[in-house]
Amino acid sequence: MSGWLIALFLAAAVAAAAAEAKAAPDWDLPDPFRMEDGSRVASSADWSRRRAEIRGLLLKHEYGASPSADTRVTATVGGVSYLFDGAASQRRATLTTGPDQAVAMTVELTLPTGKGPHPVMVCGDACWGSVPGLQRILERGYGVAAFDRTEVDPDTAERTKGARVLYKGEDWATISAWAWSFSRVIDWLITVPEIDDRRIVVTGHSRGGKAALLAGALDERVAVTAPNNSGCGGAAPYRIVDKGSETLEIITRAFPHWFVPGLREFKDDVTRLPFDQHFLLALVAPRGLLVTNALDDHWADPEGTQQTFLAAREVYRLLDAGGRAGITYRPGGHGHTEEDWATLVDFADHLFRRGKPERKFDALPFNGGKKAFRWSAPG
Ligand code: GTR
Repeated sequence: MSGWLIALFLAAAVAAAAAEAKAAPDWDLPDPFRMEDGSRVASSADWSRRRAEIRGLLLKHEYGASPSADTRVTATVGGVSYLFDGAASQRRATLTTGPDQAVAMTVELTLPTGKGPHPVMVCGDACWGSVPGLQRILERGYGVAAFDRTEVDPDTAERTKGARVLYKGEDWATISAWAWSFSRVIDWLITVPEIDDRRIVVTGHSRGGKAALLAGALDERVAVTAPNNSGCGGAAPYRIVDKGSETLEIITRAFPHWFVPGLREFKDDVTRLPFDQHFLLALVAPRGLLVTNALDDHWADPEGTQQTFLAAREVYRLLDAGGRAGITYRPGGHGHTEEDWATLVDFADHLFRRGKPERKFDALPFNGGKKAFRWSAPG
């Protein structure tokens, strides 16, 4: 080859590399297998060490750690009433916990009257109304424990009441307090004989989905974690943002109390974050994970969520649990619909081997299903 041709090739190669380097920050999610000491996870045996690092990163930079002291739960359970022609029983429990048992929350537990123990879906969104299609969920053999997470933290920027006031000197933020409230409900549920304590599902919508996701990520008693339309600060990435989606800058300005103040330091350059939300999804592995999305819910970044899901699925692959991570997209906008709940029941049936799976849980409607990151699971 002549000298000038070689020079031309070299120039083209340098230009291509430069273009790639420029595009990289937008199109790469951090490698969850890269340990803090620079080495890379080599096998599933290394994962628990890396998992502990990831947990630490997320609590430090994003949510704040919830207190582990004074978490004893006392339950006062009311009388039973019957619903749906006797097909379900319902009771209300008042749980108290925290310093001087001063944190109080009400849980409405509805169970099928058939033979148990029953799997149970735990949802903290009672502040937004009742579960749509409750009767259908019970008919499928699932109990529902509904509570109002805002009893534990009122969702206001001023820290004036709730668990974050009662526990003094802790740096946890609202989403962390809500996640903690799921765990206190579970503390009680596992003492209820009609409940199958190995089949606990946590779910929630939007900000409640962020909370359910963190709860399932941290509490290993949870068998299935199902954030619905959880978006920014939930299952959606900070780095890859769909047109019209919520950004780190917007969310930390509008809802400063949801996160530790330090998260906002990354507002001008999210590529400096030492994690992205696939790290949070990966904490759930190898337990069940179902990420439900709505195609027109652009604020919650359905396209970016496909990428965090694909990235977290690499961790599931490492742990030989690929089939336990699912993602679905329905038409329509932001909401926790009866259809979303039915999808979750189908997924739980599939994981709990209650009947044949009739559907798939790996919808990848964007980008031809292609990954927007360059690394993959070791091995
Ligand atoms: C929005 C917020 C989202 C989402 C939503 C909701 O205003 O920007 O992150 O949490 O509220 O909870 O419905």
